Amino acid sequence: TTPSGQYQPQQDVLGETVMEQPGQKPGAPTLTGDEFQAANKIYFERCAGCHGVLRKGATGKPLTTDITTELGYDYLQSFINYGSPAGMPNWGTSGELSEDEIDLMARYLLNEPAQPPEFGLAEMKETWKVLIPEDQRPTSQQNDLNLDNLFSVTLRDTGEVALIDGDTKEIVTRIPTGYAVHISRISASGRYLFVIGRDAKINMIDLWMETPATVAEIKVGSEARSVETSKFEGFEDKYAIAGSYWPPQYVIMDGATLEPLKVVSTRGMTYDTQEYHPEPRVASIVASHYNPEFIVNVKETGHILLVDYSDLENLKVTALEAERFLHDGGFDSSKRYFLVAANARNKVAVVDTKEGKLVGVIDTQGTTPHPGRGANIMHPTYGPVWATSHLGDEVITFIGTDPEGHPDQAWKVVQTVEGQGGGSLFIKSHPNSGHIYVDTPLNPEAEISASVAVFKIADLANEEPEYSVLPIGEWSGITEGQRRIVQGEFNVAGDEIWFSVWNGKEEESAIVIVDDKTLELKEVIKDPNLITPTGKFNVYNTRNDVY
Ligand code: DHE
Repeated sequence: TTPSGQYQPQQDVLGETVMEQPGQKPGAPTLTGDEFQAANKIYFERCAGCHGVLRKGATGKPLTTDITTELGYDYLQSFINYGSPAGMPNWGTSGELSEDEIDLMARYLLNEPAQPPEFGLAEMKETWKVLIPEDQRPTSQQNDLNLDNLFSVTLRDTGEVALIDGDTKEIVTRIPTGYAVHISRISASGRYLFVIGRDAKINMIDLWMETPATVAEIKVGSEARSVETSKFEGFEDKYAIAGSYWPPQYVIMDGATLEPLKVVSTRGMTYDTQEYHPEPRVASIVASHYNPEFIVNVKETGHILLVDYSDLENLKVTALEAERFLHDGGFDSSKRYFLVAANARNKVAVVDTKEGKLVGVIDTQGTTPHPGRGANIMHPTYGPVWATSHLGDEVITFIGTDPEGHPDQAWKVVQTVEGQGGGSLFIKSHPNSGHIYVDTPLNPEAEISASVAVFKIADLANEEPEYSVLPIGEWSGITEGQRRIVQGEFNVAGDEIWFSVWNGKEEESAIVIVDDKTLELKEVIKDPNLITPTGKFNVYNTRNDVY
């Protein structure tokens, strides 16, 4: 099955290829069954993440048929081909979609979206497999890996993760997963690694096995981005949670087997206008260190849910009114406060996870904040601050996070500086580092997308600090392709930072490691099996929310 196997075109009774879609508009172009399936697959893989399965829009504009009909075929065709400076990729001119595929997508968008099926407990259980039961797993670590310095690396287009030894830089193993794994998270004990594909397949990997491998798996929907495990004292390794884009819901699972226990829908009212939304997708999820709670960010309704997992039968959920289009975020350095970007609103919302309250919603003074998990640094003037870069412009924003030591600056923008340009996805620092790194993989300039800006933290005392540019693409020795540099991730010691050189599937990719002290090239990891590496997750830093 394809990742979009959930989206079955409605064949007519004779099984003919020509298909009548539900709600097809008179005059809308007809698609054959095969075309509809092909278009669904492209839509799922390339478009749904921003525009939504029901095409109601979020990071991308809404594409419901009232709007697409108004725009018309020619407009859609050229927009898909050329993209826009506001963030729509140039699918045609970049060579990622062919002329025929663009024609197909323009016609597809003039038809009603197909609603994929629901996915309740029964459907999840059908996909659930415990490959190695708990009593057959090792009782102690069977390999001599330094697990704290292991990296789980997404190999986006092959549907795998590579486990890379952070000490030797060797690929320990590659594990088949769902399609385009989005994130990796580690259980509180550090033993289990959870990864989730965008097709909502979760693999639970036991790092204690001689060669780490999947011990349980499950599919929790047809599209998802987030997975996390319980971290509060007394609940270590007890539960896992996954949030899905489709169906819009989250599921709490057993932390040792992935058995689905509780499925909760996020459909409901927007926080502000209080109108019904049929597709409020679950974006980032983190586990509280202060309470037995998961912090679940619901994109379209703008609610941050504090889901208390201490009693699943009498589930208590606190819904904080934050801001719409919640996306990604991370903790401050004390791990008490969680900061999440409401990206299409240019805001960051802050939750006090100890008291269970929203403490502020801050205008980032940039366009489309995209922090990843953000970066925590000790600012020379303002003390502990958290930073985000932006997808829509070159602004890097620093927000005060120390209400006790620096009450005047807490939850305010204390400084903005300019980086290389827009198209940034991730910003990174480490408590042992004197630097802050800003990637720009989606910048339209090839040179900017192939390099990274780095600021000295001490220089932030100046109003307009200078930055150095690390030519990571060049350092990789790769000359072909677009060489997008994405997502810096530190090793456990915090003395080197790894960047992915994310190239096309048919082209060479690499991981480039930079010495944090000297800002010089330390090592390049290349391997024929290192295809389209994107996210990298150091076990220790991910487990302990160090960033
Ligand atoms: Fe991501 C984090 C959603 C595109 C790589 N991404 C996240 C999170 C969400 C999300 C909700 C936070 C998860 C959490 O913390 O629980 N990402 C989306 C999208 O909806 C979007 C915009 C479009 C889509 O279709 O998926 C999108 N993301 C991308 C990419 O194109 C990237 C670069 C490569 C890919 O996977 O296709 C990408 N996203 C990542 C990475 C993280 C992430 C590496 C984790 C960063 C970290 O440091 O924790």
